[in-house]
Amino acid sequence: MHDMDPRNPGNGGETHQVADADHPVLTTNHGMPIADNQNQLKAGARGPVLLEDEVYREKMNHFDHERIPERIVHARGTAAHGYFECTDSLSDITRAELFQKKGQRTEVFVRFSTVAGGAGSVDTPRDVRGFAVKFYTREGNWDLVGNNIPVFFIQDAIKFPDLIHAAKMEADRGYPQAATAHDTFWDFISLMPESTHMILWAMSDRTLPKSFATMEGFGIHTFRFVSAEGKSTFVKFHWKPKAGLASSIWDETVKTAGADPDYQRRDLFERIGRGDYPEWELGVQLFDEEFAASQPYDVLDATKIIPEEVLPVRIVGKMVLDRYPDNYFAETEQVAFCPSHMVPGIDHSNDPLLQGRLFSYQDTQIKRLGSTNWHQIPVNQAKGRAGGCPFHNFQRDGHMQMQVPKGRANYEPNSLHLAGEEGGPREDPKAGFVTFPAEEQGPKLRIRPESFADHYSQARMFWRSMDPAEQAHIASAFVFELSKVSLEHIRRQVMANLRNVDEALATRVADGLAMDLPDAAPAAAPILDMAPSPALRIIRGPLEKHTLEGRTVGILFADGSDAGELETLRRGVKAAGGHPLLIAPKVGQVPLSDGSTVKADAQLFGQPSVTVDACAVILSAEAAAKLTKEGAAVQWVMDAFGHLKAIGHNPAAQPLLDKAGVEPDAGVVALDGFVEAAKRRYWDREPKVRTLA
Ligand code: HDE
Repeated sequence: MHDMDPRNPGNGGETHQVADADHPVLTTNHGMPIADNQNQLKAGARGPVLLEDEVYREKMNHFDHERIPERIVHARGTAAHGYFECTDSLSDITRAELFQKKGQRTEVFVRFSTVAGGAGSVDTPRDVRGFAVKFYTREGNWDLVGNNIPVFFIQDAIKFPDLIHAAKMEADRGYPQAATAHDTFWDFISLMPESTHMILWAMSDRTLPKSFATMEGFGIHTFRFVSAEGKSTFVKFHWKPKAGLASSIWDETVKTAGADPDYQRRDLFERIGRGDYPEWELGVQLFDEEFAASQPYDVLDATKIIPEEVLPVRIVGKMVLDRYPDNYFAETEQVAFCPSHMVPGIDHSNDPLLQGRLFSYQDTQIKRLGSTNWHQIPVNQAKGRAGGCPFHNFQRDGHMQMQVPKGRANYEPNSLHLAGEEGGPREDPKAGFVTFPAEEQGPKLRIRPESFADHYSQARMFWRSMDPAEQAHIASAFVFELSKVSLEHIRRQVMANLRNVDEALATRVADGLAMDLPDAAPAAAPILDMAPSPALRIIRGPLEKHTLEGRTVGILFADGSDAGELETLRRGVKAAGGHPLLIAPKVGQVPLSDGSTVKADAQLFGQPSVTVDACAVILSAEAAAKLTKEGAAVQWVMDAFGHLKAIGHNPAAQPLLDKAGVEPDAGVVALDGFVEAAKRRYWDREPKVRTLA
């Protein structure tokens, strides 16, 4: 006889965990209780395994199919639940239900993403960020699938597969992952002058957001609002972060990728966990045909913005993200956005990029989620209507149909109700979605309108709108990216385009690459000197915020640190809305000057200063002497200084600062001035710590 005692070492050792009052019985997917989850069924204790073992086969079979295709773009992402609140009624402009009443709330699910890297890449490459919002309105789901940059690389969706092929890892070698600094990307860009405006944004600090909570979002395209009377108003959507705009420094972002590849998703998770709920205002730019016709560009061209100084952004709502998903796969991976998902009162424009997107997303979801029934997955379900099923129609069957429709009515018109049977749903001519009846006529043409021909004026405007520190970052980013381009002629072609943007920019980049400037590329339309738009700045711009709210302050301390100083600083940071993070060479209990101990939140090696927003150093003289010989401590301070962060310190920590090459300036302060100093970066320090183009 075999010993069936589950605790018998020969039967799976000590690993058996048996059901009890707190733990339900483990079952197969078909509900059969499982007696042993440690061993396959075998012919004899040391014999071969048996095919009849359903417990094993079902488990492994399900596991083998756990992955679904990752998104072709925006594969790496994270998401959160929250709500949108209307703060200014737009009932005269749109009949969209969510904008009718001040104070009205609508549930949302928001997914942030990088574009180029695969699902397993890092959070902080130089890349555009996706900013996709699903509004669960009472009249259906509205998906506003935007980015953190208000323009795009191309004007016509037919070029999207080319753009993405060129941007992702090169086809033969399978690298680089999540990086645009390579031949094929710049080859494509160099040959597509329409991408020039976007590429200036891409080389700016906009593609290095410090946190998802500190970036803007944009719907990019021109959309339409339609009022209850059927009047159309053009609209562009803007999300403005309450936490202010904040970006990383290139060197910081590169190091963050190594220190914490999950930096931005962790940040989102932790902000929500702490109650520092990320929040944005929703703004709209509203205009009519007459305004559109008066602008020196086409409002249907997604490579153009309408400067806020020309057409102010009206704030109409706020969005708060206050709940992390319960399950990454079920929600964040399976959420499916479609720009074609509109609700009554919101409609498309003729932007050929938007029009192309209306097809692509629905198509890709069927591939990715495997069935046309993906609208039944909980995170994708419309849930606005109170009670019962939120969608009613005669679409039936298909893979993974989860519903059990009753009766015979799977078509209409039908008259089954006359015989007392269920007749099914009916049209609602009043409340239903009506496409705005725009007049359209013209020959069928595969052509770009002439009004799309100016590829340089807004790129020039963007460059000229930047703060000098931002211009230096942009020029340096071009130098870095082009230095990774191995084919000389591609570099020259990029430079030929840049000459049309601004001679000073072209000269700085050429100088950084030690190359001669080629002739300017021919421009398809006259290049205009548009007025700069200061609203486009991050640094010293309208949304740069000097604050500790939502930000993390790293406090480096060690054995013997002054207990009073530590506590005062910790309280000060908290009182200013910041999040203090105690970092020590050892992560357990650290003995302090007064004999008490305090537990560090993180260990020095695991929490380099790139992961925090401002840095304080509180050390005893002995610890400071010791840490001057500890590379990680020296680097911690050196990076804080190099990344233009505030450094607060007690006098005993000075030797460590000296070793790290910290020079005195407005951001290097004694502890009592630190909380105030920690609210910002010190851009004036930058020329002292690195050579920029
Ligand atoms: Fe997308 N895009 N895109 N895109 N996009 C996708 O849909 C596409 C564009 C954006 O978190 C895909 O579900 C085409 C602009 C975001 O799940 C795909 C074109 C903007 C996300 C697709 C564009 C975006 C996507 C891949 C050119 C900003 C992630 C997986 C016409 C306004 C959504 C998926 C999420 C995802 C197609 C251009 C934003 C293949 C054809 C412009 C935020 O359908």
